[in-house]
Amino acid sequence: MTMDLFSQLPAEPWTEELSPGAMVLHHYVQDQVLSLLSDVAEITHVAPFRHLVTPGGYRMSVAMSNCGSVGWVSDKQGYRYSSIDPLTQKRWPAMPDRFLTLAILAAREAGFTDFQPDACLINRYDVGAKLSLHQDKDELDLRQPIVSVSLGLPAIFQFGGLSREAKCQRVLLSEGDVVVWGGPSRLNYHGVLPIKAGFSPSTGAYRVNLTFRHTGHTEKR
Ligand code: MD3
Ligand code: FE
Repeated sequence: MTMDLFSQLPAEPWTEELSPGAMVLHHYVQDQVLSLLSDVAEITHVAPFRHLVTPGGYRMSVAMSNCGSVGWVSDKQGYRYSSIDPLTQKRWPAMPDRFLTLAILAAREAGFTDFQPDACLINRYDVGAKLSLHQDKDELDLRQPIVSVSLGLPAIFQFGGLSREAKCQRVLLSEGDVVVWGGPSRLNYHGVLPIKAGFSPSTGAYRVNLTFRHTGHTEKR
């Protein structure tokens, strides 16, 4: 029997620039996967995953929660950031230090030295769940990037241009990959193709994605 020597070693990190301002940090998260997921479990014990309804009345296949001073919510009234979780009527759980540090270090790695995330949207995909092509434009300061962290099952990510019609690149995002989206790519259309069946040692049958944002909607109190 031949021993698989490589499976014992951490994967080599490498960076890929998809377009100006959009950097994939492949294998950026190495040892922290399980602690990040246990933070997610603590957060979603307080602010459970739920399937939001779009303004058009469709139930999203992705289940969502948030931590930080505001959270992204959607209902028939529209999309917005809110400091109160509409499900619990309480404030969202605080952003764990581990989340904050990871997001700030990743942004710095991509050249954004002043990233101040005030919200983390937590997306949970089960097999078949998808996110249609959209832009993230509910944030007030578009000079700040968005940082995304992929955990669990892999996804094929679609990365388009500034118009819905622009041709999309397809990028495989695996557990531990971090993407920093900023500068000229900040308003690019993007989406996630339906998650394929599989098994992840860390999550089982789910993909979990963390997106860190500086929304600018944080209220002083
Ligand atoms: C490209 N989430 O929550 S993160 C979202 O994998 C969202 O769950 C996806 O899109 C996910 O809004 C993709 C990657 C992402 C986030 C923001 C972007 C890509 C982006 C903003 C501009 C361009
Ligand atoms: Fe998005």
